Amino acid sequence: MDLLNELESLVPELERGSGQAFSLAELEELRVAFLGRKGRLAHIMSHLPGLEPEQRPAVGQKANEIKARLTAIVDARRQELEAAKEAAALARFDASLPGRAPWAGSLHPTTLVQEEICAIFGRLGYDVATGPEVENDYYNFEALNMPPEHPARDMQDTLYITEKVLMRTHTSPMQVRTMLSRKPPLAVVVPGKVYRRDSDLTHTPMFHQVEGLMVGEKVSFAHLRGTLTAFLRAVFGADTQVRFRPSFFPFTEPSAEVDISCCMCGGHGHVNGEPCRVCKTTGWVEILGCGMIDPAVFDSVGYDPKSISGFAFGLGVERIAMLKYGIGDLRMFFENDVRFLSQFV
Ligand code: 2NL
Repeated sequence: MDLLNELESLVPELERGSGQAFSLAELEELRVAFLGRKGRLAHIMSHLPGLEPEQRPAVGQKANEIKARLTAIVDARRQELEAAKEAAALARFDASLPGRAPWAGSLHPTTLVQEEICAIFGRLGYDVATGPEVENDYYNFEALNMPPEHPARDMQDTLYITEKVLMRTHTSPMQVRTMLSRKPPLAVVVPGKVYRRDSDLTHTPMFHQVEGLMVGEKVSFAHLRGTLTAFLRAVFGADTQVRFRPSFFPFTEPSAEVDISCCMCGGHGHVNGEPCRVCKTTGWVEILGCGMIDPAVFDSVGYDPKSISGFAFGLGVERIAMLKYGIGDLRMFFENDVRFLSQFV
């Protein structure tokens, strides 16, 4: 019978065809051509109604058998092609290559230096105190011997919120708060953000400061000198030379600015015969300001200037970090470029 032979002939035909299908898309085309609704098998079966009724069951049965065999051929070839695809992908994967290390965060150089400074003073017996960045005029200026008409209060320099509320311009207000809430003897360092109306190549409206103070009976300028010299040698190395120059701050008397021998050129003023860009050939760089706490400040916090004395100092954290790590551009600290930040571990 013709239909039975036609059905049987589909099997070797599909076998040949599937061997020539080299992609899953080609194989799918083939499946549709043989097994689809308008495919070869369906076409043959469309002649079924024209058969004698007693022939139909045999042809129907054969059609079911052929359909199963055709499906099996397509499935087998699909498995082959999928396996080949996976093998090709694995062939491109070199398991011997080193893996990509995961990215890990690191502390910001400002944070690292701030923590180092606090740790050094911690070993000298100082407490660490932190406080508000939005401050009252009283704690930021008035209590620090800067009365209402003092030039440092100029709108040019200070970020005011209201007439009496401002962004702290130094961390001193927290030291005032500490003196108001504790009694001498005391020694504290205050790290934190401070704000000034200033923005150019070497100034940012926010920067970090650490200030410190020690108050007690018979605290002298010699204690100040010894403490700051030990501190600066801990940060910049034991060979660092330290010098004190007379200066002025409203809240200290006497006051001094402190220089260290240039950590770039070792105090020579030149590196490999070239003029040193860090100290401009002077061999010294300014590093902090300090002095003996003014009696007027002790009056503000209710300490008796006749029986106690104290020293205080203030430094810029970014400045120390620039000198310690040889960073030439202040903007690096605020751009959050991972290529810069990942160099500090
Ligand atoms: C600088 C100078 C300084 C102080 C900060 C201070 C604080 C109190 C009382 C007295 Cl509560 N003094 N702080 C003293 C001298 C200098 O900072 O150049 N900072 C970046």
